[in-house]
Amino acid sequence: MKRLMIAMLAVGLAAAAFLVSAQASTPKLVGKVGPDFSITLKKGTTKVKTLKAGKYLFVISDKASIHNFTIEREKGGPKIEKTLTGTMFTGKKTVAMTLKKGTWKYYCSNHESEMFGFFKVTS
Ligand SMILES: [Cu+2]
Repeated sequence: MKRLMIAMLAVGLAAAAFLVSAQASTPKLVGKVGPDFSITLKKGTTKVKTLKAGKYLFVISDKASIHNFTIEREKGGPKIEKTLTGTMFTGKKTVAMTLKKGTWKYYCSNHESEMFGFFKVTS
């Protein structure tokens, strides 16, 4: 009986470890928009400039109800566009997204000419 319980515990721990590693393997990108007219996208403390193609978790802090956080593949393939936080939304939101090869732009669609940044996704 004791042996069975130890075996069950081991299976449970292995499953938990698997879940943790599956989550940890998706890189996190931190986006911020507002409250002033600024927008940033960072990985850790570094501004995102190039990324490998794949799945990412975008953790967006939207600090104003006049801005949104939108991401778009501009070059290198068919246009992909996704609004990660809408204009009315404020607060924090995590969105999973698969980035494909190309040149990407993140911006606020209401103030696109002054609030934007670019990064490259390589295969
Ligand atoms: Cu804006």
